Amino acid sequence: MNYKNLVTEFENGILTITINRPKALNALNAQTFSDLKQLFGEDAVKLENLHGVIITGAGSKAFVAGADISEFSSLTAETAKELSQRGHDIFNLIERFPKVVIAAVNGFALGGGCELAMACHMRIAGEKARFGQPEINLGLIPGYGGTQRLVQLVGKGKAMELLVTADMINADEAYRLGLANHVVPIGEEVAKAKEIISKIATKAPIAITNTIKCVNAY
Ligand code: CO8
Repeated sequence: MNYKNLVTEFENGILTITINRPKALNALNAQTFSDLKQLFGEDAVKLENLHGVIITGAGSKAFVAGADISEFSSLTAETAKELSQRGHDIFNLIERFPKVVIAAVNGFALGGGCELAMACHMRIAGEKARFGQPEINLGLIPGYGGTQRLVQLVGKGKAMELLVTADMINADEAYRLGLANHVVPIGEEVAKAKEIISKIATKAPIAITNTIKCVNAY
């Protein structure tokens, strides 16, 4: 599997994907979206003996700091709509992936980055993780399904507050709200996700896939 902005490792039935643009805090540009579409839409489904997938960010600072703002200056109403639809389509691929997908949140998960983490089935937060939907500061709304997924995870009142204030929350608060499944020491996010997937690997795979489908019907 070869991608411009993703590094992948497939070991013991676990596919670990690292979003690799650390200088831009792993912001999701058009190329990264293309890579994710190729991976989740085409390549990962073909892997034999795949038990689960982990998504994390390169470097020590960010999971993903959002959509790549530098690509926004030339947006028109029409291209913004296309961009939003593309994000929805790719995050839906992740949410509907037949194996468990876990976000190992090793730093900032902001805007589209928080939306990406929420499209995953679970989130492991490192102690340094920060979550937030700062789109309102840019005169935007979360364009990739975040308004719905955040409500499902933390409830309507708190989601509304986070969306309209752009407040950033730390890992402990994310755990308290149900946004993060676990909080772990810095650098142990991927290891914890691997531990969970190894447990899942001992369970009935068809039942796992159908559980994902049923939970997503919520
Ligand atoms: N896009 C592009 N580049 C980014 C982004 C981003 N989202 N975030 C950070 N970077 C870049 C910076 O420009 C900087 O680059 P350079 O070194 O070349 O100047 C580098 O990453 C490091 O960033 P900072 O120097 O700012 O690092 P700090 O530690 O000072 O701050 C923060 C870290 C707080 C994360 C800060 O970078 C920040 O606030 N980033 C922006 C976060 C943000 O607003 N994210 C939401 C974007 S909008 C979105 O995700 C969804 C839009 C939906 C659109 C729907 C269709 C229209």
